[in-house]
Amino acid sequence: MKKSISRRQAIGSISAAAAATTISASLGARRSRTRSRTGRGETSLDSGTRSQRLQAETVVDARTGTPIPFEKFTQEMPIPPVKQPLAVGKPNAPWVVGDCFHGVAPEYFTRTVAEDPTLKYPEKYPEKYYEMRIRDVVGEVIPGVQTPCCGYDGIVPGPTFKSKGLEPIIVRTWNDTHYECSMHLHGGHNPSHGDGYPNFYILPGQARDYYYTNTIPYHHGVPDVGEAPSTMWYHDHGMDVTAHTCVLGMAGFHIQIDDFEQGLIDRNILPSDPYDIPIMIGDKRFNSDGTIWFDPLDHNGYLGDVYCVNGKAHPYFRVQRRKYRFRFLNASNARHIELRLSDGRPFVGISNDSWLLPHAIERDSILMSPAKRADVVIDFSKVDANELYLENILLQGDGRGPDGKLLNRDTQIPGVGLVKFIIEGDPVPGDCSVDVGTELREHIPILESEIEATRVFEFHRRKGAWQINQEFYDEFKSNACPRVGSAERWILRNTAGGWWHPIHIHLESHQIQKIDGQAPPEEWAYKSDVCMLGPNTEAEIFMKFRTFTGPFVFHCHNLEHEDMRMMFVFDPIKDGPKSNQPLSAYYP
Ligand SMILES: [Cu+2]
Repeated sequence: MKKSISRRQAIGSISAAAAATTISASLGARRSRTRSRTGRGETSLDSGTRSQRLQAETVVDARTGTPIPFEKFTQEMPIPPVKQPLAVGKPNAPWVVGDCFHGVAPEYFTRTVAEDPTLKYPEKYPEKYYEMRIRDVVGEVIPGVQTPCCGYDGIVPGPTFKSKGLEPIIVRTWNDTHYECSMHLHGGHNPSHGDGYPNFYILPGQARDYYYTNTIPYHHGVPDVGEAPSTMWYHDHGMDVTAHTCVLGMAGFHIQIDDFEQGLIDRNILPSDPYDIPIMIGDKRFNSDGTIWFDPLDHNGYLGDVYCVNGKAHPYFRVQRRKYRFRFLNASNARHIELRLSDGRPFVGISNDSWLLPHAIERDSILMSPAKRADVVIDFSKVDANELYLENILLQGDGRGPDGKLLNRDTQIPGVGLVKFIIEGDPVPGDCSVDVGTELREHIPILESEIEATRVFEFHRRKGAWQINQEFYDEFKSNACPRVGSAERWILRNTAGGWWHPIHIHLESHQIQKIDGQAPPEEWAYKSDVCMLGPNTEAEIFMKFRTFTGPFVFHCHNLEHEDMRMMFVFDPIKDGPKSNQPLSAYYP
């Protein structure tokens, strides 16, 4: 296959551009070093106690900071537009599915379950057809400053896909950028061809038909409705360039609502549109000319000092006095956040990652590594004040991870305001009923008796980069080949000293059994697709491998670690379990 530019050329051009921007950022930072960064309404890093602030400032100044002063909470938080289909139903297909350079998944034509090819996977609704283009765009992230970005459909975040459970969709995605892209639907259960395997590209100028089944796996012959996802997100996953393309803006939401969740909405238990709001949080650093600072030679983890929420720096959002559902996503490359409301009132937590919890739980604060999601309900009718801030209370000085301890934090630390909620009007009558304890989605635990194999994966630093079990990512080798249809126990062990590694496993949810021998906190006790590994931490997880053969990847979601090879391949196959096999398929 002929590629437009070689990988080495691509990396070289990025490095040269980044070297120039790094220097300009450094000069800008020197000019602004005397400026205070601790109050609301100014550019700010994590604030904390006086000594913590000084410590944080020292780290930031050593690594440069955004030299553009601006007033926070002066821009309205946008809600990404909902992506509209071109057509619905096969007779109305706007093009022949698969008739593009990178084609479509073979499963589009078979729709059979890999563990039993005589069985079709569940579908209920006619398929929908979408077309999307990845484009360069100039946008206003900081008020009054023009910033070149890259986005799906040329917007940041990209448009929000809203689909029904068991409604297949095809997204023909064109790449109008010079990056070699690969789009991953994070939290989805989809064939390998369109899952965002880092080397299954959309080359510049070309298109790939992404076939999202929106199906669920079978559990003992019955569709496993516990696996139906809700808050997914899509983002770039291209080999070597993911950290850069994601900082530039290649990310968006995909919200799926199945019949069960629609029932919770119809019975006025959960808030619905327009009180169901996705919130994408990411940190960025800007050069004095408004461009996004990025250093591709930094393999530790990108940290910004400006928080962007749905693409705007520190925005405000007007709300009524009623319950809202917020779908929080930490879309940062390397920054962990802990979300809290400024008056200390707890959230009603209703999900972890893609999946609703069995019942709503109270959460005083929400710790989120990169890529984690958490849906919450906030009841603004109980707030007397007219303002409330969503804050990050977690200090982090470099890509290593949070500075403080995970479970023993001083909650008196003033946080950094991410969003200012402006609360208007009187309490709204007839509000929805969700509260702590409300029953949500059934959870089917994976049983010890179902486990067919145990594998151990150690995450560590070696040879100046990041490895798993002393190996770098190899796109042509399946490190783990579970038997398709089986369950396995995976031990995820962080032996990288003080580094944090949030481990994301594609294809299906995993169930965390233990963290360092203890039961996990309740919000992580059911289904996850990102398992946070703190320093010297070991997690034991159970996972099933159903519906599709691979290859798929699992990797650290600190995107610099991922790009620098902390990524492995798993490939569910008929005659597993095996290890270290050639790939069963390849879809360039
Ligand atoms: Cu990592």
